[in-house]
Amino acid sequence: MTLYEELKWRGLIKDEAGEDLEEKINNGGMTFYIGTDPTADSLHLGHLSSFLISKRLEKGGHHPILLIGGATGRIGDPRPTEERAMKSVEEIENNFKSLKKQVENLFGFEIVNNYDWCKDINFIDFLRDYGKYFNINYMLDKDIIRRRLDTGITYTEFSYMIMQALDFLHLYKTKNCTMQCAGSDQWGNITAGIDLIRKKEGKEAYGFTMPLVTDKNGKKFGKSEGNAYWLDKEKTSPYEIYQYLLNSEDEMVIDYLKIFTFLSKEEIEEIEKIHKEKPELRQAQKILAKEVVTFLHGEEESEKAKKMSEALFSGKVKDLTKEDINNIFKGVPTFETKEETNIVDMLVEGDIASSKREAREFVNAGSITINEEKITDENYNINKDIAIDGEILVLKRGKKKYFIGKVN
Ligand code: 383
Repeated sequence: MTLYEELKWRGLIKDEAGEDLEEKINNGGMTFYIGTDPTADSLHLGHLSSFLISKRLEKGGHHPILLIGGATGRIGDPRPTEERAMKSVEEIENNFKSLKKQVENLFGFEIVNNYDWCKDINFIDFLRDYGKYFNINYMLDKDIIRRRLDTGITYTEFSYMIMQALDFLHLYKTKNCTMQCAGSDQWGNITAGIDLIRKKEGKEAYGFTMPLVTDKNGKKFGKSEGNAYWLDKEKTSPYEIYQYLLNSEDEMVIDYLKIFTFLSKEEIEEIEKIHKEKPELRQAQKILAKEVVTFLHGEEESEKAKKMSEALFSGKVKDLTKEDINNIFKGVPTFETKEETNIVDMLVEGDIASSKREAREFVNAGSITINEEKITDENYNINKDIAIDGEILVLKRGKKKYFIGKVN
């Protein structure tokens, strides 16, 4: 299987630009880039799939560059829905530093910052040297911009695509970077760069995007209740990521193995066979969780996450120590309570329920367990016997939502 065929098989190619892209990808030897803006201090699972492509291309003999948008982060890539709130320069700089460290650790690639070449371009030069190459009709025709015309878009965000195009041109000229890849939301920005390179340099550049990763209902992968699964283990514990992947839907898990792991076609087909015969073993989900957490956080953390997951699954929470719990549930919401506090009061005070009424509903519906004991009596009062090491409450609301309580 060629590299291009492999990328296709993994479902990593949606839109393509450039003649003979397939041949170019298969031949190796290209310098390419992928970019991200420092909108947060960590990447999340939604970034991972496209970042992993850079590893796959590197293995195929290409040279990756990762761009962190110190300049573009100050502007904000237009979302299809509404204008972004502008972030302070200080926050962007802090995010930049954290992202750089994270990306270096995870991928170890050359990292560039577009602030370096954008900061000294003055407005007059910008309009003369770049603006002149962008026909307004062309810009209005880009999918994201078109979708923003009803809700409105500022001149600032409207200009974003020119900046990203300028980056591609800059990297083309300074590093002979001839290809850009990204998620499908970036198609308009990538083609803007390719067109700029053609117009200014008379040269052909390449690009492709991968489809958005979703669950079976088309919801974005890697988010739950609006919260992202961060790749920084201080923000989302390895256990939480492990558990999220372990819960992957049967219909989707094989796709995820293709997108998120480096297992070969043969290996994945083997797993698929077992998965089809015995989905209840959740073999595919277990392998996915292990592979991804190992890539992100190393084997030790992955092994730990697996143990924690098994302990929680089999109801052996009580066998865990305080340290184990602190480890597994890093990033999980915490609350404090006192002995003899009524369960309903505790749920409200701990932000586990939004009102006493809701708290009672949770209890009566049997959705609350503390250290794997179901609490169904709304008159129940907290006592130290139920706590781990006389102190810790692992509270589960519904099937998956965890909170960690400390009994004072
Ligand atoms: C900035 C300057 C460039 C090239 C790219 C950029 C960033 C780009 C962007 N990317 C997203 C981000 O920053 O906004 N304009 O969060 C996401 N990416 C990757 C992938 C994805 C995209 O970082 O589809 C998901 O993760 O491309 O939304 O010169």
